[in-house]
Amino acid sequence: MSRALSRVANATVAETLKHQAEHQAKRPDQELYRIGVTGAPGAGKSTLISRLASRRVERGAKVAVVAIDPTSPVSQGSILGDRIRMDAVSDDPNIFIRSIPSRRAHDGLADNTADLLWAMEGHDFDEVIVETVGVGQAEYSIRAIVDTVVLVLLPESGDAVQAMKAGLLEMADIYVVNKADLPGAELMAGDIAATADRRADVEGGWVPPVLQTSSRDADSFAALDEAIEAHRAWRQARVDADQVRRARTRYQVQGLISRRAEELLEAMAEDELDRSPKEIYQALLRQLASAPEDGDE
Ligand SMILES: Nc1nc2c(ncn2[C@@H]2O[C@H](COP(=O)(O)OP(=O)(O)OP(=O)(O)O)[C@@H](O)[C@H]2O)c(=O)[nH]1
Ligand SMILES: [Mg+2]
Repeated sequence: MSRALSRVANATVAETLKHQAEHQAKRPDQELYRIGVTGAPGAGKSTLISRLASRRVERGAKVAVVAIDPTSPVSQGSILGDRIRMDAVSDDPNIFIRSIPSRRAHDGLADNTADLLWAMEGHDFDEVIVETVGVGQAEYSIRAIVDTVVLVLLPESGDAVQAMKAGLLEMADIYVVNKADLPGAELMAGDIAATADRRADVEGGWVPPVLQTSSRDADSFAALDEAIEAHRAWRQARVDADQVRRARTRYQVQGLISRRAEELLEAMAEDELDRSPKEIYQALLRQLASAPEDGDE
């Protein structure tokens, strides 16, 4: 899995397509169960994931964790701190952990997250926990590619207000007020629960639970683990797997095309950009039509 991820992490579109063509036949019938954990920087996502991963392993699952790290736009360097913060579980043979520097896409998620998840299939794991830094749009995008979305919020951070404004409280399956050892957690959980309850009719019965967790209280993660199981069972009964698969494929292909368009635009000579947008657009379409796997990289 590590090799597959390395291959896809920095791959061009052509290389990604080549990898996918080679592995398409080996795709398992049963996809990994995908748990997305998102929230503001420093919300405690990595800490929470390490606790959660241990619980999932206790259930008998083989768990992969992939943290999509924000790449600093200034340094282009990625802050690869997650490894360290997950030290508690990094020796467990049933947990695979990998940090991947993200290249930001228009939707805030790394532009190749869908391809990375695709590459994680077929390696004898049961589920994957994906850590992404929420920047608003990212939460909506993660919705498209994972099964269960866990939104991690901080007490007294104004996170809840911000999230409500952005409509983010509409998209998570499970809300976690983390660092509940800090003041304000109870109050905040109440506010969110009031909003979450209103969703019940719209969402066809799933009332998103609002949990409080703290790294200082090991038991607090049991409720999160159970909430994930409950959501998984709910989904299995309610959600059309074919429809989900098609929506994911659509998102993935959309990403491949926009990345390819970006590659081509970047490679375009300066003077070609002196043409009208329409001419450039048409030239780009012609180039897109010649498949990138034909060796024009
Ligand atoms: N008080 C308190 N601190 C916590 C808790 N969980 C994590 N922290 C601390 O919060 C800081 C950030 O934790 P991380 O788990 O790295 O948070 P993160 O959301 O993964 O951070 P990024 O990946 O950088 O966005 C660390 O210093 C943790 O020790 C908690 O439950 N209570
Ligand atoms: Mg982290």
